[in-house]
Amino acid sequence: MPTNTTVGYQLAEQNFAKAETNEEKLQALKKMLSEAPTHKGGEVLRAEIKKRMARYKELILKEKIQKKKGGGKHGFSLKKDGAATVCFIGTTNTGKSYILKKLTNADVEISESEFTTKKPEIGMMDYSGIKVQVVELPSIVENYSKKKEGPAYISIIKQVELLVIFFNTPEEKQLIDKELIKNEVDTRQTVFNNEESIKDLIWRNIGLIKVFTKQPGKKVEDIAIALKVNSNVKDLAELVHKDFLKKFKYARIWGKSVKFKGQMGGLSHKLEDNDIVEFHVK
Ligand SMILES: Nc1nc2c(ncn2[C@@H]2O[C@H](COP(=O)(O)OP(=O)(O)O)[C@@H](O)[C@H]2O)c(=O)[nH]1
Ligand SMILES: [Mg+2]
Repeated sequence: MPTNTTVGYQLAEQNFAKAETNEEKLQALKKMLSEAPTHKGGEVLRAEIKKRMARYKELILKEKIQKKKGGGKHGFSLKKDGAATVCFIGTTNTGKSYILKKLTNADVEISESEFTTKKPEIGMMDYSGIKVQVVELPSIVENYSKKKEGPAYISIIKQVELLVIFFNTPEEKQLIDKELIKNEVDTRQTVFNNEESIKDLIWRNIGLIKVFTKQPGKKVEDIAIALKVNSNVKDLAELVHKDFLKKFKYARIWGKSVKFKGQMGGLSHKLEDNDIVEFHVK
């Protein structure tokens, strides 16, 4: 500590040492700066304080960004993204991380040892151009909701559109079921099996259909549009373009929802998975 500082400065310095949060540190540094000697001899000290202030400002900014993303030290909260969110839950060593990485390229650790995944891992899967968010939660154990962050994980389980359940033995499945029932989870769920591709399994159960659009005389768009099951031509038109609804004349439809290819349909025509829709406007 420089000897030629005031009592006020020394108190501010003590407050800095005691400060716990970055914000408190920054406030203490501000006070130190205001109490630092203004004469030539104090220049080095003042420059040093300013440098430390800049560092804490940066840390505070990072914390704010982290909080927005849903992280931070006050528990994990999910920022939903994509057309829907799927949650991988299950007992340990059942391949949740392995599948998440394969599906989404998420940077997750896969390991033979138990309980490798310590926090939710998030990735984005692509299904015909539709983005589906996938979240892996730390493995289910007895009294899951009582563990650290347990309530936050249960809240995620309740927010997502689909749970994919992973387990190795029937006993493990029973444990998962018990934990879900205990926490009054009624989210739609399906069981991971190695028979069907995980992407198809997810899509079949997620409660969405995908529809492709095309313009008259052009070829079908590569990227599908996700709609809720039971959506109609009007729902699609609203999603694609505001003007389509205003200027709508009729649609031509190919796929499961029509009897013959290119059949004409109105706004109330119900669509099915993989339909192709061509809008005709005024
Ligand atoms: N080849 C292969 N290995 C798997 C599969 N599922 C799990 N594993 C292996 O099982 C171990 C545990 O996998 P991990 O994804 O970390 O399990 P988690 O605890 O459910 O996330 C790792 O050694 C994986 O390589 C799978 O479908 N194929
Ligand atoms: Mg894992």
